[in-house]
Amino acid sequence: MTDVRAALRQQRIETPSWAYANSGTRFKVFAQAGVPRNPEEKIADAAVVHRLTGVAPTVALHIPWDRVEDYGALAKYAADQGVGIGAINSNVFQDDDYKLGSVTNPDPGVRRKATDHLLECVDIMDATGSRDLKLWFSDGTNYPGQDSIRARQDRLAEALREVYDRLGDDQRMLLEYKLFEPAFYTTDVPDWGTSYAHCIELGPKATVCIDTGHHAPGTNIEFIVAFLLRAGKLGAFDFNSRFYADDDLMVGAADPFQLFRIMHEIVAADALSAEAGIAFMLDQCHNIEAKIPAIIRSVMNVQEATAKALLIDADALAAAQRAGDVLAANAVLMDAYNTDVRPLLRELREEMGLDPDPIAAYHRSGYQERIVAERVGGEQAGWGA
Ligand code: PSV
Ligand code: MN
Ligand code: MN
Repeated sequence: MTDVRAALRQQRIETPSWAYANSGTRFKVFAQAGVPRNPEEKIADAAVVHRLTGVAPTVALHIPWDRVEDYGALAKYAADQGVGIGAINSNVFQDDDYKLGSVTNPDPGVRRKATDHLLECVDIMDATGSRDLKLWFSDGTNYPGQDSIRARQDRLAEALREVYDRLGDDQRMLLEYKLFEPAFYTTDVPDWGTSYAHCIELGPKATVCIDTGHHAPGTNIEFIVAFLLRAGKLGAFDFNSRFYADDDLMVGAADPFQLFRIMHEIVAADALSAEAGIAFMLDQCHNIEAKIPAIIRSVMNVQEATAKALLIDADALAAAQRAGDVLAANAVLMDAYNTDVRPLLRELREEMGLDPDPIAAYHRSGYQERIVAERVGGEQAGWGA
């Protein structure tokens, strides 16, 4: 029987630098007081989340949103704050040059520029000690006939190969997919199957990143999780939740049951621990809610879903499955899901020397008042202007 408390204590959830900054939709960015003005201040906020939750020891960066002169110094700053640098997220979707695509663009000059950016991200990994390069491409087409679907796959494979070959022994590539948006007719990496096929072609250092918001409504995400786990090709999650499309809402807010089902597959495959090599990251934007409390809430939502998954009686489940007892098997899962795990998590935090209620602790800490007073002219995360 899994040691539930030990597993929860060791859980690791990575927070994204951009979630601390101002964000919005293409309609409006609602600026908030006290948001970070630079990468250091985003890291400082991530460190606060880690100090209060005890399970968020790394922060993902997005380049160029987090561009600095000296990445070694940035990593040192993070270490002094008590956190590490997580995944380096590349950004080949914001320049005018990328109107017709980045690494799949018909223009070789644009492809070169995009690939050079990805290579620069590997340099940043070297400088910061980051293990993971996370790639998401907005590439695709809007109109039938606009470009050759097949040629774009060739161009994608060529760029991925060049970047893959540049990775160090301990570095990995995470290839994220997304059903649609900003391209509407074809997307060059639209689904897990496309990502998986490219990762297989590339080799063992390439794995799939599942962003929970990047699927068609009704998609069974836990099936994808189970499939990729079995194939040894699940590298990471970008957690968030959605009602309609790529909403980037707090993970577990829209569908906590889905998050539980995903974490059940993770627990069942013994893939929760850091050694299993799966990065559990948030990829969210807090457009109307207070940012740091929302990120703490998101971390807690992942913890709650994980605790419930850990409480599943695996022996009883296996016995019911063997016996073909559909109702009993389903009941085992639902019993765990319907357990209130909040008291367990409060106790665990106390054992870890933390406040049992991290959000209340944040509000009491005076940190919010301090950043509101000190930070004038907070940054926009990078998009949605
Ligand atoms: C794209 O929608 C995405 O999920 C990718 O992970 C990007 O890096 C991120 O969002 C930017 O917000
Ligand atoms: Mn994402
Ligand atoms: Mn997204």
